[in-house]
Amino acid sequence: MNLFKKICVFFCLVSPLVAVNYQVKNLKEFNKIVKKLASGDSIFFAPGKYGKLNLNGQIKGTNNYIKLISKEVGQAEFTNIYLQNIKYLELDGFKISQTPNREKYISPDPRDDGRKVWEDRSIVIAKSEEIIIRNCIISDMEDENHNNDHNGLTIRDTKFILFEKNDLSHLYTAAIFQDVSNVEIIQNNFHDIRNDGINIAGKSKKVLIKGNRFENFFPHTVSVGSDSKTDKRDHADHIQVYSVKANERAEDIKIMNNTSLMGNKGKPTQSIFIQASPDGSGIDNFNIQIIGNYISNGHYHGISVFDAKNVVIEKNIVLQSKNMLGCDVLNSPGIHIRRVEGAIINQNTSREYTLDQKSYSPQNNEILKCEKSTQKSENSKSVKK
Ligand SMILES: [Ca+2]
Ligand SMILES: [Ca+2]
Repeated sequence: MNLFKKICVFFCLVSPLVAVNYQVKNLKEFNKIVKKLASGDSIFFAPGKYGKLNLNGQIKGTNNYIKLISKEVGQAEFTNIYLQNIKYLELDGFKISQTPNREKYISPDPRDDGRKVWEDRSIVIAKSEEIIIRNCIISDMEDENHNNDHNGLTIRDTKFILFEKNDLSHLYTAAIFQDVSNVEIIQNNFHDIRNDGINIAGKSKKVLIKGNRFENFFPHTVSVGSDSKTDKRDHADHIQVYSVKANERAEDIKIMNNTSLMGNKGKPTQSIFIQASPDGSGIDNFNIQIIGNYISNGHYHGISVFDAKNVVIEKNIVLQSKNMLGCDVLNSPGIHIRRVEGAIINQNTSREYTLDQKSYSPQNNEILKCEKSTQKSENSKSVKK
């Protein structure tokens, strides 16, 4: 082979692997190049407003991510991002922000006013795989009114997801992951949220929720009835795992080293709440680990796990926020386990434990005493059990 042929062969082999960097400053420019993007390519978005990004099948990397990057964090802004049938896509540093348009959005049930769920969410990702979202700011307009907050992120029917170092605020439910697998939700900041922070739903499995911070949630708390049609309360949780339909269960869920705070202006919120759908189907969640979390809040459900098999609750600290007065059990977070088979409850600190079956092996858990009124529970004296 002569030198010319050798060079040709070299470039033919190598050129598809050379990543290309693109620069765009509006959505029209991006749409022009989207079909020629290949694994490893990066597209840098100049500061500006890009409107709605809507991709269905246009990006399909193979073994390396196609990266959409805001040149300056938070300066390239979308109103919505909708992705379907996408593979190997990374979003880095964007702001996703909708303008509030409903001043009287009280009901937590979106069916009540006939709104289309799809239109309501800042980000929707479906039927996709290998998705990274990092360093993004997902936030409605930063007003003090939580009645007009939209939903934030919904990812459904998708696998291999990394969601890390994002900031989510001024939303109704911040992040829903439904029917997902192989998911890592790491070091995100959730604050000024009206309802749930992280909501794991459907048949989700292999989910790691680690090192996230939750603070200052504002659930709407007025209740006008006890049935689901008239109950207008938000059931706000920092982390909720709750399958939606019968015969669905969550599997291999790990919740580690998260910080769950009521905050200095927020309302009491459930911190970690896990339950299989209470439909009498007998389906249990399976393999749940809750380890090393720090909770300081003002609601009974500090860590609650109902309907599950194989549960480990270890080395968590569950305190009553110093902003809560008194020792009412309803405003003092505890560790509550019901209808669980095979639980290890080990080296936790909490004021209250509800352990209603014999198969548990509680060991070395610390029980805090409440010292009434305005005392900080953090300073309460403790006894070992
Ligand atoms: Ca708002
Ligand atoms: Ca909830």
